[in-house]
Amino acid sequence: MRNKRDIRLTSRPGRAAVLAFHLCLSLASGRAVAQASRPAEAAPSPSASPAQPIAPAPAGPSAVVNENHPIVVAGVGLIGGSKDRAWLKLQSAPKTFKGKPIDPNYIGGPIVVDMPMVRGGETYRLYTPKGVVGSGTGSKVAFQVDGAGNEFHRVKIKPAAKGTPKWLFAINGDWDAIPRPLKTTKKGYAIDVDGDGREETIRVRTTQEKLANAGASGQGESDAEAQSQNNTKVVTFTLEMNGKSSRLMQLTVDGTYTEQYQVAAIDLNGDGWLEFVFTTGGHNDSLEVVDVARGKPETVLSTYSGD
Ligand SMILES: [Ca+2]
Ligand SMILES: [Ca+2]
Repeated sequence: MRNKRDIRLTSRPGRAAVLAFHLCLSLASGRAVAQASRPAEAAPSPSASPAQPIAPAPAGPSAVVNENHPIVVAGVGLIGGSKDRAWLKLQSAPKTFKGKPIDPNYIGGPIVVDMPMVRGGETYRLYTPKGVVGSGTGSKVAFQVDGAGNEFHRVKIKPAAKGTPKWLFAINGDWDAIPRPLKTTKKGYAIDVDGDGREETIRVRTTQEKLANAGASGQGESDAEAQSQNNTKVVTFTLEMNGKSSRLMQLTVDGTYTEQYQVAAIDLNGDGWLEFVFTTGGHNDSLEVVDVARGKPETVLSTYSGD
């Protein structure tokens, strides 16, 4: 069984080129491994003020909103959704092909599937990390499973975003998903997570991983593995909020199997709290959405593709 945290598994080509996608917004997803969902009622911590009213973002009066608010990420694809602010896992989303449920052992595709989370025709707002950059209409889901068991849920959105944004989120919802920017600071990042007017700090700490066999030429160990062990760094993200610190995420970056990572802060479920989205790219790709609205960081949606 694969462990999505184990990022030294494969020699598949990196996804950097996919992340740097261009005008055509063809979106595919890795296997969804949503780990937890939370109740429909968002529960801000008692010490925080309620989130500020959300400013409207342009989408137009004719916007088609699905109550399951699908979320599509460029280079990754459909990652899940939310209903009444509760997270909806892609993994557990039912889907059918020609009226019949998809065989759990299905390999192949792409096939256009029917699923409640994405019916086709939804209006998406398109965001870079700085804010909304446009809107478009999404297709149904083209579903594909490769030989390594990676599931892909492609959603095409037209018109595509202009330019070559490094990051793009497409959300079917009527809220402004990036009401406050993620700022880079000496410590790491700063952002007002809950909208109470006070910025929180995200401290970033990078350490060289100490491995027992680092630098040694282990038996049966490939050159790439030995090299990656020597270059491996562990990056830890800690949220400082309301006088307490909590670990948001820890990423292992070895420069070979995981070449780079990205961090974004975006309100994917419309509750006024910003989630943190961490992605890694390289031979394997992963994405994790961390929600802090319940007082402690919780990974609510995630995807992985590799082999
Ligand atoms: Ca705050
Ligand atoms: Ca949120």
